[in-house]
Amino acid sequence: MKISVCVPMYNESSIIADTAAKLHRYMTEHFENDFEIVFADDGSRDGSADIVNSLGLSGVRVVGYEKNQGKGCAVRTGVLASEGDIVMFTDADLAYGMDIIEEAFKILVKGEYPVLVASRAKHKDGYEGYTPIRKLASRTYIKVLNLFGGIKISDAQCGFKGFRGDIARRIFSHCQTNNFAFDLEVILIAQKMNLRIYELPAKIINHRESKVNVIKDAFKMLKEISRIKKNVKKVI
Ligand SMILES: Nc1nc2c(ncn2[C@@H]2O[C@H](COP(=O)(O)OP(=O)(O)O)[C@@H](O)[C@H]2O)c(=O)[nH]1
Ligand SMILES: [Mg+2]
Repeated sequence: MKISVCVPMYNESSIIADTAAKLHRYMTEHFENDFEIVFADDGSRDGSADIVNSLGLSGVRVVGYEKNQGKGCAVRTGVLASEGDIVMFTDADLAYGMDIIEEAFKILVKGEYPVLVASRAKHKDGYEGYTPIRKLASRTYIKVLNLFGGIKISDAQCGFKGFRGDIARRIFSHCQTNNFAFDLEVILIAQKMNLRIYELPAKIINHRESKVNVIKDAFKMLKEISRIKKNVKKVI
């Protein structure tokens, strides 16, 4: 039983060596040699890929491309290159910590749920450390997704998700969204495939400044929703 952890990265040179070393240690301790860590380089210009490669860690590899495309494209590239029976993805700053990896693994191996999404809304302290405006924006956005997007889960945007490996690769083979709205596409495809989705309560452990512009990105997202819904209609 092999587990793949995919990490999208874009200009993360200040933290990526630390992240790779920490993840490698955690995975070795919890999964011995039955793991791979796939860093998906989204056209970084700061040598992030070289930094990871130069560490020479076993079970760690870098995939990617030259031109920056967006987080969705990076995650898709990582997941489609993965070989695990269980596949997950998480952010380069390990915002949700690492214990969530084993927690998610235990649930996914049982087989009842082929898809797992972490949810800040389900955790009692899920929004701890958020400024009131970020918290309101995040919650409003979730409501909008439920209403207009047809999303039936509590936190589609959370940066940690896990899957049975074959299911992950099947879902992502239908994805087209390169930007931050890809999470929505993944959930809608999973719903369309009638897959059971487990919601794992999660909390941000490592806060770093978000590059999301609450107002500008919210409008972009609304435009994305209708495009994504059209694409998902064509899936199976
Ligand atoms: N900002 C940004 N992050 C990217 C991009 N491509 C991949 N990523 C990765 O996506 C993850 C989330 O990025 P972050 O800026 O923390 O976004 P946030 O947590 O949604 O505010 C990190 O692992 C990034 O390295 C990109 O084009 N822009
Ligand atoms: Mg972040």
